[in-house]
Amino acid sequence: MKLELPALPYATNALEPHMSAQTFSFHHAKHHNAYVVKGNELLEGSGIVANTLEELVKAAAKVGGALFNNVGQCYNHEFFWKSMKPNGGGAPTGAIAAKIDADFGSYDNFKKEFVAGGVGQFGSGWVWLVLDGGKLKIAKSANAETPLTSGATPIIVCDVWEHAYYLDFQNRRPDFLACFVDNLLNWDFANANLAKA
Ligand code: MN3
Repeated sequence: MKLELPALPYATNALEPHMSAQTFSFHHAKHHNAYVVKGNELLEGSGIVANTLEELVKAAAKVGGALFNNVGQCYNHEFFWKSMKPNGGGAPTGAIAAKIDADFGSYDNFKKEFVAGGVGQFGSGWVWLVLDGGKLKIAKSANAETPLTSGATPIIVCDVWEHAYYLDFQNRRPDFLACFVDNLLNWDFANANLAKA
């Protein structure tokens, strides 16, 4: 299979004022697209056969290097776009609400741990809500790494590379992460991932 740049699940201005159309014009149309183009170049002649993006990530992880970095970034960004929605965030709804309380003590505590995870990822990377061994946990990953390759199930992700927030928040990564949890987090997507796990 070939990598593709997926259409965003909302208009580029739908997450304003929290994430601007200008951010999407770089982050989706340029950064994500560059991973698609480079990834396809590197996949050509690699001999990798996969039917889904998830299978492709796992196969690319065995090769590593630039091939994994570009394929991993395609998966991570696609997951990130789906992890947000207009008027998202705030206390969880659906089946995940009770699980957040059970595994983090409370929604407030989940928010504290998710923001701390994103702030604590030194340099470029990602902060994840994952299901690991039947429990919801916070996970961090550097650069293009993803918990998919270590057996955990991704539930939600936030991009903490500077390109994700610099135009809207400059250097204020903690404010960006708090805004993601308060205003953007797509609990419907989280519930769908939990149901599949
Ligand atoms: Mn990014």
